[in-house]
Amino acid sequence: MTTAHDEATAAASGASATERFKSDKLLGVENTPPERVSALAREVLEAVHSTIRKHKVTYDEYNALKAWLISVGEDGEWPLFLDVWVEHVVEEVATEHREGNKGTIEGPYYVPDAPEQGSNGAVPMRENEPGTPLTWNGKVTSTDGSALAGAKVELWHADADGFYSQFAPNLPEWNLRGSFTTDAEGNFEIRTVRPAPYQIPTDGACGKLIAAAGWHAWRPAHLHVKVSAPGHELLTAQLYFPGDEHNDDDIASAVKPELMLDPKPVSGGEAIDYSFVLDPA
Ligand code: MBD
Ligand code: FE
Repeated sequence: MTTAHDEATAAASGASATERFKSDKLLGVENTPPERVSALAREVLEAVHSTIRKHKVTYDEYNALKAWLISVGEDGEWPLFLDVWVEHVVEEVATEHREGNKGTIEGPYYVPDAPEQGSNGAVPMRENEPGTPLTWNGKVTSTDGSALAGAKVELWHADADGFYSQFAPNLPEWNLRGSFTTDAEGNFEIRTVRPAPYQIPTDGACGKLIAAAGWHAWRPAHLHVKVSAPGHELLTAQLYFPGDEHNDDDIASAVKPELMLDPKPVSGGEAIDYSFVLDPA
């Protein structure tokens, strides 16, 4: 019998993530002044130059870097590389003014337009979807405390084997991806299953770096969300489970104490309560 695990490859999930990340993203910076482009490019290059001087980087190492950078692209792993090792600082800078909910990185596996489930429902899942059933109750409010009716809560996460639909083979298209809308009081109830910790692909360029550096490839188990409402800033976040051995050494540096869940055992699974506070735009 083949499982998703047997056939999941870095190149396949990387190609999907790269395909998703369309080049229309360049439109957002069309008007960046050349002075800013120059400063950013020059200072990144200066950081590289000083690292080379400090460590007396050799030609063998320089050539290995060149070959490795080429393979990141061939494996489609630029989204993975950037989201694991760079995005957390971009997120920190982008959201430091917020008074509402803490967020964290989006990562490479978001897909827009997941099936609508109303204010109370289950994410699409397989019959007998593996994993502990989770019932999640929450509310979306503005920073002034007012309830946000009609707010959108998009949820996506890995399954109990650590695989994301649309990025690993043999999973239904929208498995464990759903879009919810808060009721008149701003409340929602979502039913899903507990995801497994996630190991980033070890057979591609990012995995090679991790092995060569003696790092590990793990992220703690997490639920991804995007929460949005008219007149408010989009919140992108992830929620984590207490006790996960990688909460303290997430390869993607994306865990924050404010994003920790407090699951309570209930008959047939676990219940979680987590609400969101959005900043006015
Ligand atoms: C993930 O599931 C993820 O959330 C991040 C940030 C990087 C790689 C895989
Ligand atoms: Fe993830």
